[in-house]
Amino acid sequence: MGVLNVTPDSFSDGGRFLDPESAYARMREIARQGAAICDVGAESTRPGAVPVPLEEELRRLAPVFSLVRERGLPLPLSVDTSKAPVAAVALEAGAVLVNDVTAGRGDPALLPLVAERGAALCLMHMRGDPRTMQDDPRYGDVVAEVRDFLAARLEEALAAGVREERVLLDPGIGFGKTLEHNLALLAGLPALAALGRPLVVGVSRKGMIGALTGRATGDRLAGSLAAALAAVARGAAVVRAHDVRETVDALAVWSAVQGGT
Ligand code: HH2
Repeated sequence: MGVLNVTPDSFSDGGRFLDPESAYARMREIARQGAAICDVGAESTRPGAVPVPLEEELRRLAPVFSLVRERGLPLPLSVDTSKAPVAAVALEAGAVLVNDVTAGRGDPALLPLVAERGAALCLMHMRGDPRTMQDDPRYGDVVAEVRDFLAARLEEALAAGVREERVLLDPGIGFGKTLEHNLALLAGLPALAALGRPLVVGVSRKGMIGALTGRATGDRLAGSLAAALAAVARGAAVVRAHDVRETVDALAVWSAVQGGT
């Protein structure tokens, strides 16, 4: 899953794709580089980020999805939003997946919309909200708590009419977690996979890579690849990444060596 942030302030690609033409060009590049899907978002959820009002999120994304309608889908698209009206615009343009970092808690209209449109849904774990989530997060057993949260959100989505085979789950690396919590969750992915749904993992360029390597955001490729491979080795089905070409190559070699395809 290649990342495309149509934002001025995302932690790694903020400001680069605000113009709809450059966003569309980036989608095409992400397709050429071998991603299966491109996750398009217009609200940064980095630690400390302030919420983006609906009108602003639509103002950023609607022209991008207009271009998609006009010129066609360069590859399958996902929309990274917690707001039903934003998801609706993306689904109208042909997006197939709604990636909600609030797991359906942000907008009560989101799960019914996904159900009605028959779209796929990614439910992610987050403790608190981006503004405050990194203020001393604490867990008893982080893997068990994230598993129970995801199980409960999955139930909620099914109750809203979302089809189980369309749901993906994500432990939300860096969303209200210390380095130790993130490492425990990556080690504990098999316990989350036991919920029976494919797992999405996003580690690309995140703070945990910086903490482990001492590298700045733009210099975390090697660390991100190592974390992505470790996640897949423990059962992640989808890797959310900024460096698509390199991640696709790393996964191709890793899976060939594993005897996969
Ligand atoms: N991470 C980010 C955003 N959305 N969605 C899922 N499912 N999983 C993740 O780990 C995840 C996510 C944060 O990364 P990015 O989009 O690059 O940054 P920002 O939130 O600053 O736009």
